[in-house]
Amino acid sequence: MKALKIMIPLLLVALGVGVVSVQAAVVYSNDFSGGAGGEWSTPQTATANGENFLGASASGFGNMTNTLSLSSLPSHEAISISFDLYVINSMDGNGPEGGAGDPWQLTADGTSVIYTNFANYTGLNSQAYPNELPPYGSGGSFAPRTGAYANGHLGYGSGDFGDATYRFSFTIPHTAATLTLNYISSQNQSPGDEGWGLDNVVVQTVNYSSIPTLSEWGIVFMSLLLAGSGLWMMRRRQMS
Ligand SMILES: [Ca+2]
Ligand SMILES: [Ca+2]
Ligand SMILES: [Ca+2]
Repeated sequence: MKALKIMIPLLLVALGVGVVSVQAAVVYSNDFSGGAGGEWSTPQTATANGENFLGASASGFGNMTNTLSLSSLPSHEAISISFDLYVINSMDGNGPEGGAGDPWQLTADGTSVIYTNFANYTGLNSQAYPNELPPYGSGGSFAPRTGAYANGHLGYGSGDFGDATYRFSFTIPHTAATLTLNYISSQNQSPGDEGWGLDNVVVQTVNYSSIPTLSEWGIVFMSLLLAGSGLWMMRRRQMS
């Protein structure tokens, strides 16, 4: 039994040492300093406070869907999607200010990645983020700007008509050679009152490998050797 107590942790160490490695390849990256291309359904870019971003104007997009379509992706097991979301002016989260809530969603090939809402406008408002809205989550009543990565980056300040930046990174199982990302705002007021934009959009293909490197094989070998000699010493002690 004592030998087993030594062997099991050593084997766990041997198996756990970096045997899964991750290879990621950037297939799309844009900070929009050079505009946007036809990969976007609405490739409009704007500038606010010196920052270039994807938006119809410095006040952002309104109630609409902007689709990023990628094709000819190299073979992969997962997709990593990173981006900054700018929530601009009086977005109302759950409401009730502005007359209703302002849901926001990202889907990948039709499957929801995040479905929530954000508020800058205080008053009676709250926001669901960092939770998701039903049916993907329980919703929530968090203070406006909860979880924001930055405030006032676009120069609108931190008040009711200010701006907030949310920085996201998602990795989802995916193998198809094409990818369709829908960025969807279901807000109920227009840019100038409330808007949104995107920046620093990076899409990576991801592969996982379970083949250990030479040094990892060495660690596995040494661990097994130590476990074996431990077992041999235990046996010897029990026999003597
Ligand atoms: Ca930018
Ligand atoms: Ca509003
Ligand atoms: Ca609203």
